Amino acid sequence: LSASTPSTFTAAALRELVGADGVLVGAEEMAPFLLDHRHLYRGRAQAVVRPRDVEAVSRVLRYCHEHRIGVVPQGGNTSYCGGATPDESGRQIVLALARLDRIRNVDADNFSLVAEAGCILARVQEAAAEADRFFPLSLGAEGTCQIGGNLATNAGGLNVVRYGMTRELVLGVEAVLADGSIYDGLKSLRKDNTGYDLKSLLIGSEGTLGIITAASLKLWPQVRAHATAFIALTDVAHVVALLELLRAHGGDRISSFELLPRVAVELTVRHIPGVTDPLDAAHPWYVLCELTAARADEPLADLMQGALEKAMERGWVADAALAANERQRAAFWRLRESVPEAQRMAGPSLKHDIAVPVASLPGFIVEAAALVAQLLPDGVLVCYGHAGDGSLHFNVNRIDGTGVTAFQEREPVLRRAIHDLVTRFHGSISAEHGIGQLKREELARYASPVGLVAMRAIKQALDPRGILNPGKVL
Ligand code: FAD
Ligand code: 2HG
Ligand code: ZN
Repeated sequence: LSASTPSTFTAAALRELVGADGVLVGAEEMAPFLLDHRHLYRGRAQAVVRPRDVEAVSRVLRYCHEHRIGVVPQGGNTSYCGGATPDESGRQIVLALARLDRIRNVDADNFSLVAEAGCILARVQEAAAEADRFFPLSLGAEGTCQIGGNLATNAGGLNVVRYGMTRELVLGVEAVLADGSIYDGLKSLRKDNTGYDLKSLLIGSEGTLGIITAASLKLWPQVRAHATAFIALTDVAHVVALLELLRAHGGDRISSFELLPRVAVELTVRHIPGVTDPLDAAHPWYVLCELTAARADEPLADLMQGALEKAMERGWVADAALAANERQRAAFWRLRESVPEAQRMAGPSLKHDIAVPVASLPGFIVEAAALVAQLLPDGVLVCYGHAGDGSLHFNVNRIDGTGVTAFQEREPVLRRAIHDLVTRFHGSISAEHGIGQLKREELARYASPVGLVAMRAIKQALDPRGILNPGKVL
């Protein structure tokens, strides 16, 4: 490159704005930022920019706005839909938020904390625990993903049945808008009806409306008691009735209700060191359910056992293991959280991140499984996930490593069939992972036309030059 090419010019200008160590341009140092987690997309970029504070983010945005340079925000780069990967033009920059990593404040009395966008989710959980509080967002990527990425995708995860999605855990947001202006919405209020709810708009916007630089998060009393059961269903048809029964016994103490098929147990036992089958015999479907409480003396095990005994009498449950200690509880969770990794090790998979009304889950699974059998008979259905929220990872794996190309060529046909079915069930084609670049066409096809017009108008109003995460979502 000569000194006058846009890349070198931009890199030099950006160094002025964020410091010399905040701008990467070498192919090797940029490489990890240019490849998405699933290795579906490899982009190019003029530079990777790593600001340390909100003022530096503001300066970068102002520069990019003026020069019409596309900005791709990136947190932990665990997106499942290519949301944090630049395009192949080489003209965009990646804005990596990792160095905005301070917990600015923990207010135990107000049950809130303020974390900068680059804080790793596990660090936010720890900061809450250090103040004897609980931050409930939890997902398999929590050791890598960042709270800014969680907000930007409105992440779901393992505790939604009790605490809700990320949007419900946020009290306020600080963000930098497309022109570099700083929106200071970092309030820590439970009530605030002063006009449009901008934080809710920024949450889930996948970096297309603003760069989230910090968030004020809700905390709960520390969890001091758990009852965790690995439950074998006689038939997936009983999953909804089991949830109802557990709710009748446990009330709102149910914090997780995860569905797993037999093949998920087989894949994790085969591929993930240390994972074992919690039960003696094989069963077609399982539920991993956890009750939690803030008081150590709550009789959670009794509540769980009472419900499971009734479920067995009714023929819904064939067997169950109740974790007797923290080690067993961790083993159940390790099995569940390793399913994506075991699937990856088994071979390529076609993923559908869908939701239907909870009561429709069994009906949906039966019909969707029939579609897989018809359209992709050599695929192995690995359908699992957050059944308590009606949210399923309806994934189809190629296990033996042969015929992979033919398998992948079938993807569009299967995707259309599954997403049409989801629509017939009044469901969602993106329950929790977002749209990114992977599902843009799907959004255009399945979203409400009126909703799409409104979304485009909002995008135009907040980012008239289209510099924020171009090519994502819309
Ligand atoms: P990235 O991947 O870096 O970015 C995600 C999107 O947000 C991109 O569009 C990016 O441009 C944008 N973005 C990132 N940071 C900012 C910011 N500060 N401001 C504005 N935009 C920004 N998701 C779930 O919902 N539930 C799960 O249970 C779940 N489990 C997972 C398990 C594994 C093993 C993996 C790898 C992923 C999982 N995910 C899950 C997907 C993923 O959405 C989450 O890991 C996480 O929310 C993404 O955070 P991140 O920091 O990695 O964001
Ligand atoms: C999970 O719930 C994640 O484990 C990943 O959302 C799902 O790999 C997947 O499809
Ligand atoms: Zn999930």
